[in-house]
Amino acid sequence: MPRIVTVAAAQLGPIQKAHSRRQVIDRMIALMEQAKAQGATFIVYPELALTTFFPRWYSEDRAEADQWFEHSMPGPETQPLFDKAKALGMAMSFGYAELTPEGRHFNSSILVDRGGRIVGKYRKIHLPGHVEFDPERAHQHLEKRYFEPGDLGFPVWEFEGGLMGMAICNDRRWPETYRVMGLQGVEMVVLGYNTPSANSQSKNETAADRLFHHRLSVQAGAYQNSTWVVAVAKAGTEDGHHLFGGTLIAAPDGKIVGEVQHEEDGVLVHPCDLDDTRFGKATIFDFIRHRRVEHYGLITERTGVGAPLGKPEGA
Ligand code: CDV
Repeated sequence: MPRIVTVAAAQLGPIQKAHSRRQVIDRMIALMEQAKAQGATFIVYPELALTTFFPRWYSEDRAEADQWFEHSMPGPETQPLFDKAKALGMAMSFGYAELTPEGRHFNSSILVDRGGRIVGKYRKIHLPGHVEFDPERAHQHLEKRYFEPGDLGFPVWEFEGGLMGMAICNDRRWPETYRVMGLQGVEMVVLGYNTPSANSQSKNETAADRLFHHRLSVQAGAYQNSTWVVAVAKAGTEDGHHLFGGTLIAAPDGKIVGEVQHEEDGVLVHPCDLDDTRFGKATIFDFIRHRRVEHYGLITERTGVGAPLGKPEGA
């Protein structure tokens, strides 16, 4: 018996600074209805799905920046999304800026079951960018200013009949992300992203290069851990800043089974058989038989090799 999770990768087009949460939630609900009509039972939205990608804007005033954060989840503005998901019997995952009751700030994502209950939370661990305004950059990327690194690790959850994990944007470029979940038997990783089509520190990198690195990272993570990966973009031009699209679903053999070709709101629906993860996990990536942990100590003992002279700081 196959174990099918019919997933909808729900790409969002641009969200401008002036757009309200209500406008965005209406768009997310419209995507959910499309996903339902196409047979999906699980919908995945991007990183920081409820607002513009605000870390590109420098603010000295923490209280001003807090306008982009959710103080509770669900809250008054997000409750209609939860209500719709419950009414449609749709599980979901989306990213948002989390402000905890203790005043801590995280770039987070959640898993919500078909009954509208939050059953899992992940807080982004690999935060890219910088803390202070950097005049050398073509654009700012201030995630290290607005968020602290996630403190929940990379758990997996029993969800929709399989083992589900989450990651957020830059996490997808790090093999450790997938491997920690792979070691827990993950069968599907869902992740959202906001990726500028330009590298703020290199004019030589093209949008095509950036898309190549995106696909390379996601496909490698899927293949090397024999897991489905659902990668969902916020795309298009937000207040003059372009984010590439490239929403895709990668199968456990690393192949792309579907990819969105536009930069607007839209769903990519695919029936993912979780049993397709079994072959890779039992053969070439049977970790118990083939891994050699006695040689991997440096991975946790050492963070990096240090910055060679002339290397640009951050990314
Ligand atoms: N939101 C992100 O994490 N963006 C990064 C960019 C800055 C490289 C990414 O990895 O796509």
